[in-house]
Amino acid sequence: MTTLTLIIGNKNYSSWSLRAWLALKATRAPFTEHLIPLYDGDWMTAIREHSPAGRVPVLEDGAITVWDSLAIGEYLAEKFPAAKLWPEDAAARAEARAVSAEMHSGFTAIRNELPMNLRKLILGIELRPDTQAEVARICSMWEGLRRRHASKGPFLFGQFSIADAMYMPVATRFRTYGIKLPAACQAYADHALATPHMQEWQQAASAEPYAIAAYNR
Ligand SMILES: N[C@@H](CCC(=O)N[C@@H](CS)C(=O)NCC(=O)O)C(=O)O
Repeated sequence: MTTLTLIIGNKNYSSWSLRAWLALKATRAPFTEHLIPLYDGDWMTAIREHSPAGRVPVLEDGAITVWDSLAIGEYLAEKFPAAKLWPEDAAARAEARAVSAEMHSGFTAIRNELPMNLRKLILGIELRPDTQAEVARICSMWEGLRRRHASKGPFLFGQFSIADAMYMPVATRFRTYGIKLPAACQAYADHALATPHMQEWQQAASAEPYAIAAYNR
């Protein structure tokens, strides 16, 4: 059995790393974590030693290298079927893949206007209209999923899935930027943020010594 290694960026800022890390933690498989502080020293050379794409996260499993958070999720779902990283029901699984892809390829206004910074509360920000529209789309998605899957558990599709990992950095932004949310949307965000794995990541982010000036407005 090879040892899995997950190469990640700063826990405070690297939202894509968080997504892959949450999926890997959900498998309960032991793994080695290798953190490369972004924009620090020779950080790009260090990342390129693991992936020519020059981005984190990267998963190494023996001779196999998988980069990109969603591809890592898919790889883990195949390798650890018992973890049920995708819903078992085919229709729910298709929808979970669709909302995960929607996050992966979209919501650029939220990503640009509200960069992840777990250590900092930035309240009173006036959201641009396109950012407001994305917040509304995400809340309507979360509310609809929770309504339909509530009987199976507290996550988007009942049990924790890759979809929850993909949206966790949105929940953190809603908290750190003090975004006012409808009650059901807020309830899901609160639940997600209180999960033990997210708490573990948050504590590590709070203790990190690195800071990226551009993200610390
Ligand atoms: N689509 C990629 C995005 C990865 C990504 O952009 N990662 C950021 C850190 S969160 C990064 O490596 N940034 C380095 C850079 O900006 O060059 C994924 O899903 O993993």
